[in-house]
Amino acid sequence: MPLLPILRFPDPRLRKVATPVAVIDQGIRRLARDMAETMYEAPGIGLAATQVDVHQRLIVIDASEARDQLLTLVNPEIITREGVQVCEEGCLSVPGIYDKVERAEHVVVRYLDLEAREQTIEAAGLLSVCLQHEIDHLEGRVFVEHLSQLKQLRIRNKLAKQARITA
Ligand code: K2U
Ligand code: ZN
Repeated sequence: MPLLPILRFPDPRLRKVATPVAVIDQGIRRLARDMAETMYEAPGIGLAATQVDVHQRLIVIDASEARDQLLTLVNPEIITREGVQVCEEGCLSVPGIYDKVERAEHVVVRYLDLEAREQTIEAAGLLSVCLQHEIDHLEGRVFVEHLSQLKQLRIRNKLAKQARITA
């Protein structure tokens, strides 16, 4: 199964809003499998289809210590948000950049699994952050957009300088 190329901020394709998955077919199942392999290889604890330039509402997550509890969520939607937490975040689309982001402490997410069964998951802590981070991607939002304009400008300049050096 191929590892999928991950879009890098500020690629404008990361700002596209993903469309709902209409039919959960073999193509979606294959994409989910390839996304999971890409996520484990990166390594990361989550990956949204937007990041691999597929603009459908599909995310994969594995926030377990043993890296053996893969979650695949089709058409995920946050139905409950409670509390506040601040967590240091990174992103596979913004390599080398980490900063604190304020998010809900506890979320309930409704989604379809790969057998098209409706599921709900309650989460707090890191899993809650990851769910919010990945669903942000499906809305065309990258975590740096939660930071100040000055920090975003500095990040863009740093990434542009890195791109010139590695070109
Ligand atoms: O969407 C992504 O780029 C995957 C992120 C998800 C994530 C970011 C911040 C906090 C939780 C999840 C990557 O997994 S970033 C790498 C990473 C790895 C372990 C813990 C936190 C971040
Ligand atoms: Zn990300």
